[in-house]
Amino acid sequence: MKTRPLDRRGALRAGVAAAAAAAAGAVALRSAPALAQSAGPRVIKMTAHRFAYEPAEVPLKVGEKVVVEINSLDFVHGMNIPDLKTRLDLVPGRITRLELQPMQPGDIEFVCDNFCGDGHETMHGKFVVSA
Ligand SMILES: [Cu+2]
Repeated sequence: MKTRPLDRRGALRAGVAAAAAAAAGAVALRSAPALAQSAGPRVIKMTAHRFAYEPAEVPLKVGEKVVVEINSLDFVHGMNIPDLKTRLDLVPGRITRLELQPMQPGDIEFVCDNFCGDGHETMHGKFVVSA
């Protein structure tokens, strides 16, 4: 049986999901390169600025593959996602991409982990995964 590129990516995702499963439920995760325009994952645009992510709550569906495109407006904010054991630097002027495919319902919280000022502690949000 021939292995198509999609199959290989699926296998990679399954491996990463297994590694993350202990923490918060199985969630597939990897950095996303440029993606084809058609038939690709749903794209969710997010903005980061002092001291919030917008939207701060992002609804997701179990099994749905999405790419979160994050644009920072004013600072190299961080996006730390403890449940996924990953973090990103959100560099202004650049779109930072995060591909997700949650496999269990529940909340996946994220926080800014680059100190960005007096409201830094309030800068957080979550992906809300529903079945
Ligand atoms: Cu911040």
